[in-house]
Amino acid sequence: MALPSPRLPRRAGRRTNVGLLALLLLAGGTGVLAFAVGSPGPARLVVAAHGAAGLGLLLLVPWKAVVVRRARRRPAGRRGSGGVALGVATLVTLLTGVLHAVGVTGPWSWSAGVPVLHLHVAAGVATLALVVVHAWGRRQRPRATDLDRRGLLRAGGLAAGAAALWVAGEGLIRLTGAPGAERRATGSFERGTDEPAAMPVTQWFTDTVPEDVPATLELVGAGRRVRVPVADLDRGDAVRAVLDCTGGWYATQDWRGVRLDRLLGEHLGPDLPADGSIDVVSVTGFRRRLPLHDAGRLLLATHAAGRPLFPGHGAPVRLVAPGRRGFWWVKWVARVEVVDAPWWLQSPFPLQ
Ligand code: HEM
Ligand SMILES: Nc1nc2c(c(=O)[nH]1)N[C@H]1C(S)=C(S)[C@@H](COP(=O)(O)O)O[C@H]1N2
Ligand SMILES: [Mo]
Repeated sequence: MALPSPRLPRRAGRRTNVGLLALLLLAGGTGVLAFAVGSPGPARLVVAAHGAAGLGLLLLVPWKAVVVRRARRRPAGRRGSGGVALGVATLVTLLTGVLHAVGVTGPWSWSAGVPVLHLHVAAGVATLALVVVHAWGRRQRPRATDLDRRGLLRAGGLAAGAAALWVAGEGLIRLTGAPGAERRATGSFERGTDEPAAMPVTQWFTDTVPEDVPATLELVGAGRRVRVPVADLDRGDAVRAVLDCTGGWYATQDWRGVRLDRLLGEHLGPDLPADGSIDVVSVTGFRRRLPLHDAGRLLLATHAAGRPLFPGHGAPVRLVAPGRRGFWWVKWVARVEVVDAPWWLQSPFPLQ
């Protein structure tokens, strides 16, 4: 039987597919990681790798087109399924990712309720689910030649091409002065810095702004349980920190309240477990667990930009966790509890 093209031996299809799978898995992994990192240095690396892996898929489109054409010639019974859905999901993921990076605003932007980034994440998760199904029925055994000189050269060429594409895209965004030129290392856009009234009110998932908030904060640990009036929490401890939401926006504010190490020391005494954790629990049930040794960098804030917090932003008291993404910044804090369990023994992202 004739091959479709003398320049495309059978193995070329396999290599293309392995390349696509590797890029998709890399994009998925770095995408999730991009949601977890908060500090600019690591975020820049992760986000760059993410963009390059995603854009690199485009380099393999001409080869994949040949693979697809060849597969369509096979009798129907021997054809796989799910390829079209996977192709569409991948294109939607790429398009929404690029729209977000460029900073295109429109009916799909966050200001209308659904950030383009949410569409991107939804399409990305769908793509990853589809690629697992798609590739499972077409499993390939690794071959010795995958790691030979030519195989490595090809992989290196793909990586270099992907990186070049990302650099070119980023350069274009800057040259044209597109809104995306202003985004933070995490990819987030500035909204409401020094102006809490202009800062979006966002919930992680299904949480809602509570109607009743407690007038006291419960502190638990070292065998004690005390209630502190929230009116006593404004001690003038201040920090300027960036709230960076995974929804794609960030705001820098002057936060004021009380440092957590100070508050815990005063009310629970000095006998706290050195390697313990702190559960910060909202009146809504939303919660995060943080390492106790971070307490000196954490603030329970009652004020932003010199004014009491707005109800949507966590009044009367919220956590300020500099260097961490927004989902750590628990709003409407009702209880802070020192526990022995390690902080990493929790879902990496809130489940509520
Ligand atoms: C197969 C899955 C995915 C692909 C192919 C993909 C691809 C892309 C592409 C091409 C961009 C634009 C990069 C640029 O132009 O600089 C992008 C941006 C982004 N993606 Fe994904 N993505 C995927 C999944 C995800 C997931 C699961 C998440 C988060 C959980 C995510 C988070 C982000 C973020 C935060 C940005 C903005 C980065 C920036 O502004 O440069 N992605 N993605
Ligand atoms: N109780 C509670 N706190 C929460 C959330 C939530 O859903 N419930 N969302 C978090 C997320 S994802 C972000 S980005 C910030 C948003 O804070 P803001 O609404 O003040 O802008 O709050 C965090 N604290
Ligand atoms: Mo968020």
